[in-house]
Amino acid sequence: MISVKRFDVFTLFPEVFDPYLQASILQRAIQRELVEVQLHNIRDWTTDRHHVTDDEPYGGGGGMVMKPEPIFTAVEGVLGTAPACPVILLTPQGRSFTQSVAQELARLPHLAILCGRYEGVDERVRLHLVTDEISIGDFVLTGGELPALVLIDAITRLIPGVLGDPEGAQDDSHASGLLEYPHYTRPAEFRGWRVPEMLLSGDHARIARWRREQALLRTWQRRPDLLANAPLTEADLRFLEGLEGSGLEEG
Ligand code: J9Q
Repeated sequence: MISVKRFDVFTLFPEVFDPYLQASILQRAIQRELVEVQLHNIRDWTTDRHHVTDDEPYGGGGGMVMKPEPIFTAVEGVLGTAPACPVILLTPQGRSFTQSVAQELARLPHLAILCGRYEGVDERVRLHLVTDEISIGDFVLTGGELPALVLIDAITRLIPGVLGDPEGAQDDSHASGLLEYPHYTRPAEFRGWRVPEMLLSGDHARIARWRREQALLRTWQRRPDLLANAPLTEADLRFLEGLEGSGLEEG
């Protein structure tokens, strides 16, 4: 299976990526050459004396807009005039980023990511350069850099070999369409709070059933909207029916 090997990120603040990319799982994936992240400072592609990347909006109204020339010059300078990979713009106006979008993008060998700042980018960038627009949620940030890191993180961990455990990415919250069951580790008693005895029983079938039911219970309590699209067995549906009017609505 082909999966992302390279991200080209276009930003005015490449330095904000370094600490996150140089820690933990992403650092290891980069060191092991499972993934490559190339950071490109849009300012380096300006041709004017003062390296200007933004300007006032036509029509007034305040705020600043990212100029088209440096962005086109940067992307075309790195990828050529007809980029073969998707050019993704992070914007609150994009389609919602979900685990299924992460899975879709993880199959591609190469992605370009454009991080906007200020009030946004000149519309001609969106119309004539960008091929996909993604939002990570309905809130306002100062730029697309954190959303870009969110994409890189969510996609990279899906690349085979990046997580130690080969099933690592299968069991997660959202991969199953449900929220995760509760996790416990040693000690078996902490400040008087016991780990559920079930998990110490060694009865793996019973543990698997308990975990499935906990995942269903949590999802029903916190994100009932997810149940409509989750693949559910007959046993799952019976368990969920038993929850109605059970008094377990919260907690
Ligand atoms: C670039 N708020 O917000 C949510 N997803 C992306 C964004 C975003 C933003 C500002 C600039 C992206």
